[in-house]
Amino acid sequence: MKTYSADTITQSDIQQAIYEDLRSGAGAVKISDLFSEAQISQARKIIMDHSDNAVEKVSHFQGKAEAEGKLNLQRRVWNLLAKGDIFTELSAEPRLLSLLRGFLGSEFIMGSIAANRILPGGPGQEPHIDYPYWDFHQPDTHPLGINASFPLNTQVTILLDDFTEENGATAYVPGSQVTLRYPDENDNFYDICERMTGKKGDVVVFFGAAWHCAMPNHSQQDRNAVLLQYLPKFIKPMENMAAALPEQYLASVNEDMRQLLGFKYPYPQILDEAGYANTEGRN
Ligand SMILES: O=C(O)CCC(=O)C(=O)O
Repeated sequence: MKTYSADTITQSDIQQAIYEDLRSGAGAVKISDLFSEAQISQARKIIMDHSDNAVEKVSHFQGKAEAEGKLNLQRRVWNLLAKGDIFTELSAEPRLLSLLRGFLGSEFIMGSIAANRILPGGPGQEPHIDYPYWDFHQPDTHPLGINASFPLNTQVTILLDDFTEENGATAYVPGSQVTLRYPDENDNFYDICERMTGKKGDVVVFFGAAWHCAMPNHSQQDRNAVLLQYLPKFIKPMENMAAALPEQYLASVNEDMRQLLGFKYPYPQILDEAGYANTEGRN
């Protein structure tokens, strides 16, 4: 995985990341030192405070943890925008947005912002691909010929702890994003995968069609990350972002965040009530 330094990243690096690294290269890039120590510790503290309690509800991310009876060692904190202004700051970082605009189109949106906390002993996940591809267990529910020639997703992982092989740094298979399918046992995922290691404050951007998963935490410390999902404007987001946020928050957001929350994309509409009767719905 290529690493660009946040301090020196240029427009030409961003072009290289968009047109080569993410699309046809490894499928992932790291931007080192994108966030400061202060930003990271603020975000981490909020996540730790919100995940003190045991897991009550199983989500589909936790199949392996559930199967191994270790559900409580992997905890999610959802809807982070409502849990502290720091998450608005992190998710709308200008260099990040610039890269995402090039990859997903200038009016892309955010589909989810959550934290994944893996406690010592947490077992990690099954290798998978991300929303909206993740029900690819049923390929026939998707359009004929769907492929990964253009991206319907970009994942961003913000490292809130140093990510090491020992503590469960995300595993992924470089180049697998071009083959739109789940890995199976013949792919020997664990033999060929590489790890998204890095320092807290680093960010990994990857195409969610790449095979990947959280790995077991064999260390004595928690491994925390913010997981962001960004999508082209026309994809139905995974989380109902705006509905989960207070009115006061929605009234105060800037233009970038309005875009990320989908307010700039006008569909779906009830067109016969929107005055389009003479233009057949075109505006
Ligand atoms: O936390 C990680 O390392 C990866 C999480 C992930 O891939 C997911 O939850 O879909």
